[in-house]
Amino acid sequence: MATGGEYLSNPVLGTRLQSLVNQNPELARVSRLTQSPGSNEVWLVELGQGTETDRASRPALLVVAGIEGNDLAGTASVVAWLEQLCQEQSTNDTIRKLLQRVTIYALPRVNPDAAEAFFAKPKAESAVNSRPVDDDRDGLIDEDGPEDLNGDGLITWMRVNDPEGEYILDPAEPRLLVRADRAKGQAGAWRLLTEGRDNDGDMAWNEDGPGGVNLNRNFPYNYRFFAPEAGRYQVCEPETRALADFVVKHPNIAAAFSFGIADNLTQTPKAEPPKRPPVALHEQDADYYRELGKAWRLALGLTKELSGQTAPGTFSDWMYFHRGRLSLAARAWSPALAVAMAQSQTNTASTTNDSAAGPSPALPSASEPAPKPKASRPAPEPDKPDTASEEERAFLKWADAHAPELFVQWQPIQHPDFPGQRVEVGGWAPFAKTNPPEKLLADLAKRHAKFLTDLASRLPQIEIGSIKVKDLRDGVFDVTLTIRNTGYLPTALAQGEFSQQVPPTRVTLLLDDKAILAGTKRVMLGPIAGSGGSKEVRWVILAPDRQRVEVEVVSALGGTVRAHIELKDTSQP
Ligand SMILES: [Ca+2]
Ligand SMILES: [Ca+2]
Ligand SMILES: [Ca+2]
Ligand SMILES: [Ca+2]
Repeated sequence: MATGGEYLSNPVLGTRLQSLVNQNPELARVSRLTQSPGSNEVWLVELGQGTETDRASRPALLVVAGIEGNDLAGTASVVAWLEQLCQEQSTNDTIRKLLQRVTIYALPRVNPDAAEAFFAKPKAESAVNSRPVDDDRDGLIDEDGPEDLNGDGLITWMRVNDPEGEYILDPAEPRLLVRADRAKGQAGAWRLLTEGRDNDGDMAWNEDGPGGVNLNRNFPYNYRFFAPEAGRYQVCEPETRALADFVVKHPNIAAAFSFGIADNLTQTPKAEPPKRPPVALHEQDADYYRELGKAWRLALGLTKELSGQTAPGTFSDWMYFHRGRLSLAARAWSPALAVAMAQSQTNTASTTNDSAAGPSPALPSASEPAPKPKASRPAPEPDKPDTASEEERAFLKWADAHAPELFVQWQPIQHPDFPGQRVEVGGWAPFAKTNPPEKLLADLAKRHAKFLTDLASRLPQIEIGSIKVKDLRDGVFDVTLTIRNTGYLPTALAQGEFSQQVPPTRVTLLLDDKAILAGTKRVMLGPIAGSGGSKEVRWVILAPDRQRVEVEVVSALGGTVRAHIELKDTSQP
């Protein structure tokens, strides 16, 4: 059995998932959620014991990866995690019980079109699907993509020696470029462009390559119309539409986790009192995000927070702000994470007592500026000051030590678009900043899996706590029922109440209306706190001919339970 140690092309991913199902027919199902504009399958995996009805009424965790598509590490981790759960359920009691109690929905790769670019020749990083889009609005579609000028099979960068350029060589690391600071009297000397030619002669290089829409900018919350790669309107793509429809059809999804650009785990996000429209975490939900962020960093071996970030129109924000579900998100891997993980490991090795102390208290780090969301065809942003050079130098140092292939040494070429000018091709390899070298994948997947299994075990779980019956004589009974949530999460977050997208917990006494003397046949309960929170329901009923009555409790996120109430006085011994 593989251990998540490799990057999977989409056909190989399909085969792996199918064999998982073949080996675990009782537990695992795979289906085709939709097909991408590039004719690649988007797979949906479901894990859980029991019938379809059982699984649909249980608390569910939805795990989404590869929604930007250039992050193949997330897909590898999700597949490894699913395989691990299937393997362990025969040997590990906790896992077996977990899969009888919760349902897991997983989409290991929402954007297969972008992921396929990882396996293409030449290799060019992309985070968009294959929908043809006129990125520069010149009336031509996909007319100027990148070219592999030095024939190394990679689309990297080119730097052009030009007095009109915005950049200078980084004095501390001349392989890197930093923006010239005019205020300090620095004159620009280099232009930084993606590798290729200006095919349409508009003095822009590779401004309109193949594709497309970034699916993680296409969701309704905080959607930006007309933004690059956002699509024509919300959920306009088959992949995003199918995912949104799936979520709406599965109200039992109690929590979601997604790998992608959005990150609310390596740094606890801001929270404030709710507003319409909401702009930050509901203040009453913040503690869950803080605690789960700690668990995430502990699983990854991080001893401090890194800078979190988000982007407009992400799936994870939609799941929280509109759907009202706990929605956790993180990058599967990043340069900052690689550097921090290496540092933590060094620290742990040198001062062994540190590991016993656990992670340091969560403190937002003001010194680390949030990295800018990475565009699929990365291009310098001329108006923004370059704040990332420190982080980039640290990452280059890390790459030199662990994966030198991630940085292509600059090499002068003759460029037909720049006769007589010095042009060099090189710089960061495609996917270098989004995916670790393959040799680090298995360890990373193990850490992700630990967190995901922990998260699945924290879903709300409704149980009948106690039943009290008082015999009032002549067939009249006073019945009090306690409903308890033994899970970690509440049956609805504050945002779930605020967005009104999490139905209340419904308690139904299966008895004729006319037999209910006090109380109502159906009682709606507000959110029940986790970790043993409870609510009481009380009826007075007339049931002279009955030994017992049945009650049903349906909690959208906490499961469904039925119980018999024996009509026998419980206050008597
Ligand atoms: Ca165009
Ligand atoms: Ca090249
Ligand atoms: Ca080109
Ligand atoms: Ca052009």
